[in-house]
Amino acid sequence: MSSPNSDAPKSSKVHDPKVFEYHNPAGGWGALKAVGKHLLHSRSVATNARALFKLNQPDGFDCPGCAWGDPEHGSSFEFCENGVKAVTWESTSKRVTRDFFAKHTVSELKTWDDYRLEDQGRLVEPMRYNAETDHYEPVAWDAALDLMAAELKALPTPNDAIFYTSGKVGNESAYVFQLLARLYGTNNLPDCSNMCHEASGVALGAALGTGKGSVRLEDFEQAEAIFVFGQNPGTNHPRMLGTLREAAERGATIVSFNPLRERGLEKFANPQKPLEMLHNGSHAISTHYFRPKLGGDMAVLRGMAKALFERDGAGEPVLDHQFIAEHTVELDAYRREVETTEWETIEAQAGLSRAEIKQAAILYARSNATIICWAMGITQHVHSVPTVREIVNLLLLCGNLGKPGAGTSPVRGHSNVQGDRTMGIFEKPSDELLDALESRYQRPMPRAFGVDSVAAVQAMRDQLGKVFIGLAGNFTRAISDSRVTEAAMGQCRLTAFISTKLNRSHLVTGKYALILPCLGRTEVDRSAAGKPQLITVEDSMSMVHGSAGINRPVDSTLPSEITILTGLAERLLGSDVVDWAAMRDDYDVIRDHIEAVIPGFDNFNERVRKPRGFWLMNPAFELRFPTQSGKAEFSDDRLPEQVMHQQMTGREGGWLTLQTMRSHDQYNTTIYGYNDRYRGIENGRQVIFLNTKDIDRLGFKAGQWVDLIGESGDGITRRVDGFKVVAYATPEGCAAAYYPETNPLIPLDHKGDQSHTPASKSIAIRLEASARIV
Ligand SMILES: Nc1nc2c(c(=O)[nH]1)N[C@H]1C(S)=C(S)[C@@H](COP(=O)(O)OP(=O)(O)OC[C@H]3O[C@@H](n4cnc5c(=O)[nH]c(N)nc54)[C@H](O)[C@@H]3O)O[C@H]1N2
Ligand SMILES: Nc1nc2c(c(=O)[nH]1)N[C@H]1C(S)=C(S)[C@@H](COP(=O)(O)OP(=O)(O)OC[C@H]3O[C@@H](n4cnc5c(=O)[nH]c(N)nc54)[C@H](O)[C@@H]3O)O[C@H]1N2
Ligand SMILES: [Mo]
Repeated sequence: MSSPNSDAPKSSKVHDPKVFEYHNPAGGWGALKAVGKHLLHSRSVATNARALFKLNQPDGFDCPGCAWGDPEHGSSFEFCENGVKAVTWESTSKRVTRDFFAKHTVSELKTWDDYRLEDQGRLVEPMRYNAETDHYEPVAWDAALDLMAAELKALPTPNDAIFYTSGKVGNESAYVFQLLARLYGTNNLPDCSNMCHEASGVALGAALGTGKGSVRLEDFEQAEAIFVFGQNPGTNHPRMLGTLREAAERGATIVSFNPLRERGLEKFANPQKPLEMLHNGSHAISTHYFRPKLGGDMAVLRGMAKALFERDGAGEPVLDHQFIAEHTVELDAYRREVETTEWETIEAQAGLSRAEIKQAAILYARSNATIICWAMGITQHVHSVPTVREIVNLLLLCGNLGKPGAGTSPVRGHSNVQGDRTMGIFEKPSDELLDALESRYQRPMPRAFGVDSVAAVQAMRDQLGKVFIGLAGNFTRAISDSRVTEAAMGQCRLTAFISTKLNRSHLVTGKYALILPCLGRTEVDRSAAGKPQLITVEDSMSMVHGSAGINRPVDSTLPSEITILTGLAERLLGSDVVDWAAMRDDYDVIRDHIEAVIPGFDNFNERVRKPRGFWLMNPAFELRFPTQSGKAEFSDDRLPEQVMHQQMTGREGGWLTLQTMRSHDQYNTTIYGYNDRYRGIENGRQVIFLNTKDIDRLGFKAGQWVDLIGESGDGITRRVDGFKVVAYATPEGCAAAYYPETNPLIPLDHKGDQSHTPASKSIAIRLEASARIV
């Protein structure tokens, strides 16, 4: 096994990554081998093997991996390599006890890397930081919750508190958390969505009146063409590869747009097809693969629209005029904007030729039912909102909405990130939500919008003494500008994290700091009366279903998230307005509250117990558009003057555009290991992927160590040291490296217009030869 075990020297600094050519398809034997390795590493092989058979099954638990949908019919056993990693990582028998914290100071733990911190195992005891000894020390649950309530009560205004949520959290925890925050008096409810698909929500909301994707899993069976923009499903949504492969097998056109050559978008061998595995077979995924430059997608889409308008002008029946007339507004303004955008501008920004873009347009026009999928390669740029609007524009031009096999598919990240928003985790709540909460609880709800993730850091940076409460996640590590963020978090009066595993956020302490361990999704969660509890989640296709853990908890004293949250709520708010204890005793009670407040959850408790749950209707699917005009709206946004890669080309001093992405062995800030199999990297994460021409032009050599230097115009030094140069199939001027190690390079205010998502796929960097020697 190439990843170090927890007794070996730990820091990733000693790693010397090995680079190799990966020739196999995605999936296949490599995936099965990895499954075995991760089962063993968890030290709970039998428990985990049993758990895997309950993954995504009606009587089991929802995969804590990605948010891809589950088939309504078909395979009754669905798991993927990275789902296995997610499960085994949580249900390990390794435990982080008080002895561990007694042995290591927080200052020492800060020198450990993300892998080593989480690999210590599950957190099992509440801990409180003692600044005098620099150790976390055990604290009683009552004392921890009393401290939180007292600190919150002592704040001059509720808006000095920040309530962060990560998208793994189930609907019931999310509902309780937002209710607690709002009854306390603030909409400061940032979440990981702010760093993720925010642009999709903003753009879809404006264009179609609803922020969610319009397609269901069945639509992929009927699509004639599937376009995939800015996504690496081989690693991040492996079950999507199965869906894409079935589509490819029946002859659908699959067109990928990605600056990198991603193996999973090329070929896939399904580990669940025994015959194929025996014959080392595989199937091609993409029929066409375009490699635009970073941030070039809006120009690509605009070029495709331009080609369609040109053909329409020449009398070809490529546009769906009837659909446009019936269901849309603002076509003329859009058409004018497209026609005045020059091909030269489009090509320069896209990094693709006019011929390539026209070819993509023909593929699109030929299909009678097209789905467009996208993820972080689209949403983590400055101009992400207009780019998603352009995706919708293109779909509207050919009537690809509201019919089988067609529509929008923003492929979400965390397994319940979409559900958390549905439950009201949002710093900009709608009046409808606040009105519904007021009418149910007969208390005024805060109306002023709260802070999003970036604004939360700015607030903590600019004002001392805030309280930060994190429900799951690793906020400090996930957000941009790590050094600025850490300094900001350090100014808090209290930081408290409800977590399953130790991570860096716990080590960046406020005046007071708490680690509050809880049950994970794989574990049985019993009420005080012994009744097994059920939680619910919503996937990318708006399917809501139940999830019940089956493993024995790693520690019998571990509370659920809901036990912790309701305990805090009782101390902070009392039980006059909400009977928190009733919620804690039976999550059905929480679901009754949800049913009363959130639209679409009628008979929630009954419907969620049906196999596969139920579908939350999306109006766009029925061609109903709750927009201002009542129709789907074209947008006539202008292309950005210059995207980052164009700005960098003109800049003196060898600047490049960097995208920060996930390796195959990680789940966001959770690092499972040091390999990135499909990209040919072993035993290390400190690598930078570069085009060979850039390597030559800048006078470096593949295999050399370099330091990455970011923008410092605001007087803040941004650099990360010791990355190995890897020659890779990425366009000139476009570099790639892994997140979160590179987050110190992203200035806090480098973020999406309108979405405020850190623009972590277009970061200005330059390279210097490194002093690092391995
Ligand atoms: N195993 C695993 N599964 C996961 C996660 C994980 O970390 N590990 N994370 C979960 C979460 S929260 C999310 S949000 C999703 C993330 O899923 P992805 O969006 O697939 O995640 P990234 O690794 O950020 O990959 C971005 C992809 O977009 C490409 N890209 C980057 N910039 C551009 C661009 O400008 N244009 C185009 N066309 N492509 C570009 C990159 O080359 C890369 O292939 O996955 C979820 N599932
Ligand atoms: N540079 C750069 N930065 C990025 C991104 C990028 O592509 N590039 N991607 C962004 C995206 S898309 C996202 S979604 C964010 C992710 O941001 P987060 O969601 O905040 O981060 P995670 O790494 O998923 O959080 C991992 C931690 O969650 C806790 N945890 C895990 N499971 C549970 C559970 O069931 N309950 C509780 N209470 N705790 C649990 C564990 O303690 C673990 O350490 O990062 C963003 N940051
Ligand atoms: Mo995400």
